[in-house]
Amino acid sequence: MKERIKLIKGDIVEQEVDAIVNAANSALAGGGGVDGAIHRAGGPTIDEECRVIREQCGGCPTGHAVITGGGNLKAKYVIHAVGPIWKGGNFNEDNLLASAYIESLKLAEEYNIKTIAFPSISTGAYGFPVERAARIALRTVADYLVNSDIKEVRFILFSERDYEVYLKAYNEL
Ligand code: AR6
Repeated sequence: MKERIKLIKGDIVEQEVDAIVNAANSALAGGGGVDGAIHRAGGPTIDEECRVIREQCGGCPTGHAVITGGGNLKAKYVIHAVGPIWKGGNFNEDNLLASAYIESLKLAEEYNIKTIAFPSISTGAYGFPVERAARIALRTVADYLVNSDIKEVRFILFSERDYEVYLKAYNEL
């Protein structure tokens, strides 16, 4: 289902889609990278909703996702997905990364989200090698879309290099 996947070089906060995905941490505590950018652009309601989820559920385990409104963003929702911290590759990182994408897509379906934009989860502060992450992300999403009515999944790559890495993985799908 490659045809429904689009690769874009840019800033995820500017995307006009039903939902954007945040690369969050288990504490839903905010942070740098794409998380910081989304909270800055979306305003305080996103943090407030994260705080409620934290109090009710204690956060979000690695490989899972939770959803909030989009605040001031163009997107109606933000899905906060928690990818794994890279520890060398023998700590179930591949499966946990795939799970972060799958759980995000499941939540999207629950909320009738038809268009969704992902960042490159785990490949910044969490240190997951980008070539390996790109293959897992694209394969996982392409497989998922076979049985889904989600119309479009965008991958928003923040650097030219990441864009090229994802493009290569896309062409090899
Ligand atoms: N739009 C799209 N991609 C972005 C943007 C943006 N505005 N800003 C950064 N990226 P990271 P992680 C890229 O570190 O590795 C946070 O502190 C970035 O270049 O944001 O999953 C959280 O709170 C990289 O390619 O997420 C967690 O504690 C990709 O987004 C932790 O970092 C992911 O980098 C999560 O680490």
